[in-house]
Amino acid sequence: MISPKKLFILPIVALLMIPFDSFSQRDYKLWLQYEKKNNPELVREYSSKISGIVSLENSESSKVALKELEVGLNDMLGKKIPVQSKIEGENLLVFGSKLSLDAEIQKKLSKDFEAINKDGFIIKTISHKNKKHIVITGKNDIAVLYGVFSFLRLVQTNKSIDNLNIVDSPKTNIRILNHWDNLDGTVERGYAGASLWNWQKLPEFIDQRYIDYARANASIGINGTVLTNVNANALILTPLYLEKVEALANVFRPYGIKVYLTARFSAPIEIGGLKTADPKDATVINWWKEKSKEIYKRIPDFGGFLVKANSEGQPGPQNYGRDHVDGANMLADAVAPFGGVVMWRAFVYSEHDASDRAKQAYSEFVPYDGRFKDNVIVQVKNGAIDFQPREPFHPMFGAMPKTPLMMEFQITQEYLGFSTHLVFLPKLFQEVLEADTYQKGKGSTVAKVVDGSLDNHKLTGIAGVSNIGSDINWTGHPFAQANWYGFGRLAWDPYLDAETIADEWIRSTFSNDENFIKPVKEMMMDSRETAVNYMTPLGLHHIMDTGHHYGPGPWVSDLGRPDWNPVYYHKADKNGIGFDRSKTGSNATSQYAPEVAKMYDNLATCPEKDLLWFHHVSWDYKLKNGRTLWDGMALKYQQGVDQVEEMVKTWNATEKYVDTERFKEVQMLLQIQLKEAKWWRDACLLYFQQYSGKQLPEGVEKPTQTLEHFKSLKFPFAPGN
Ligand code: BDP
Repeated sequence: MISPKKLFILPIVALLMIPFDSFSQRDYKLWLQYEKKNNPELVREYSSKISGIVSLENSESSKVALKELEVGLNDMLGKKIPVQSKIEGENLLVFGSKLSLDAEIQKKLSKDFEAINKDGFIIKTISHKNKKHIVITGKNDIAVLYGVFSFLRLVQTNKSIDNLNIVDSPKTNIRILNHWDNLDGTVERGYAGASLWNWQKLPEFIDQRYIDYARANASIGINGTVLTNVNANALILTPLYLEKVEALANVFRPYGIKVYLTARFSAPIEIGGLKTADPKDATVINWWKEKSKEIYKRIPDFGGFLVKANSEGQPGPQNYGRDHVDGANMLADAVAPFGGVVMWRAFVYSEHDASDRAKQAYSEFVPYDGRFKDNVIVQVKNGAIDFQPREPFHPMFGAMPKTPLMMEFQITQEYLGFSTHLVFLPKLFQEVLEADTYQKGKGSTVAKVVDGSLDNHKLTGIAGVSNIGSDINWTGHPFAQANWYGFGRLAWDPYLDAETIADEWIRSTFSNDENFIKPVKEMMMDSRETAVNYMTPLGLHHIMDTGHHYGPGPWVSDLGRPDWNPVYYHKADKNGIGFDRSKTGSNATSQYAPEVAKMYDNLATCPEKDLLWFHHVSWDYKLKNGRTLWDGMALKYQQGVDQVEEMVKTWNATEKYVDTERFKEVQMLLQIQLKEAKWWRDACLLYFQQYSGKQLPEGVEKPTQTLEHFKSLKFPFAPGN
């Protein structure tokens, strides 16, 4: 028999036997791991260039920057680097905003200061009084903070810090997360737990996570956050909540993050006691002015409003016979005196319009071009339907030269496997940003529309629908962190390459070991195409199941509105499959510039990846590889599954480079992804086979379940719904 004393000791011994890192929750630290360098030469090299840290300022933001440098460098180099407030000695790392620098250094950097904008930074090795130092500076302390994070990234990713000469500015001014967080703590389309915002405990209780959230965002240059869902609740604009919003704004301020809110158009009625929310009504106009004044009194740097109006049942100006311009401009006037902006969403599709849903936002908004106030920016989703695994770029980009348009990407994977599937989204984002609108001839890319360079707009921005929640690892899937990271990096510089982003992220999140980086980077880079293959190959779209949008549902045909049903989008019948949006069909192609329209219209030039988006073709249609459409499609589904098998193998071979916890998490998630990739393949092929009437080609695995089985699957309480 074991003595009671032993019974007490045993669990403690057992606990000690578990390797330390199973408790370490490394994934909470995101890409800011600051892993100790195990290469002594490298440590010597870095240490020789950083003999001390000089902090020239004492603002809240510079305290944040100093702490970051201390934690980062001390952890990575494994020793304490002294901190001082004056440039005394040599090989110092000096940071501070322009005005804190001594005149001689300012003069040395004058050209660089001319080259940067408000948020841009300079990291430069200079010689001062015959001594070498590294200076990190910018026009204000937030820009310096960006520089500090960028410098730390160099060390994190084992880059040289010799003779540095980095001059970098963000290309957009609003780099913002859209939280679809509800006041009850749920997150619409959120798959990483509950909302971060604990409204009940705010304003008194400041969760450490708010600070860590701000820090993570600042580290990638994100400078704004919309705290609330676009399907808005007017209560957020009442004093009860504004006090809480103010507390969050105070936490975020030193990190350069402005707070924005969603404005429910009917708020004047719901919380203001007015009879109408008509944007032309004087009492309504006044109500919003007073409300804005009240907000800015609490939060002087409040960013402004994001509005979803007259879309999917949300109230808006059209309820009063007014239009989007009337609504947006009325709100814009209310926030203009305080420097606020209105981000007005273009995600609209009317239930009274039976034509192609993909055409509706363009049809409605393009005639408004040039009519919005200066502080309005129209927020457009990357594609014309709704964040599908693949969509051609939204035709509004390139069609409203007189209106600033901001990009809306979805970081949360509503249509891309929730937080269960590994899909590296910067590939998708890059594909859209690189697309050529031909607005002003070849080279008029979406990126140039978004960064304002094509039409000379000063107000610019990129929004990402957040994938962040209360899960310990923030995003549910360890690799979904890369999508948050990559979004921020692309919002800063829409011309960055997804592969560069993947490389940076892997190094700062996991390891600098090439044996790990190479296969994992490849896996990430292929992962988006993989998901497209097993979900919606060849331009298929919107064939997911209803409501929760989880898994396949190409058979769904009984929803209230035609354009909510997958059958509306794939139009499969005995003759073939696909939505004819060419000039012989809905003519959605005509919304693009002639060069682009021509390319999409013509079967010979339409990229096969977009084929069924633009064309209805027969099951026997010959693909470029000589296969029939049916065979090619079946093989694409199979390829998607095979690619996930490869991902499983790749990951299994990384065990020795990764902490146990993250290794196991990803391993389990990949198994689910594999199971679900097969589910997508089998369900879709069995369903479409009813129309094609053809056998599966050789190489495609036979489904192990019937179509009836797949149709019968139900997912009560799916997250995010
Ligand atoms: C759809 C989502 C829905 C959002 C809507 C939007 O399913 O939850 O409210 O987009 O963007 O994709 O407004």
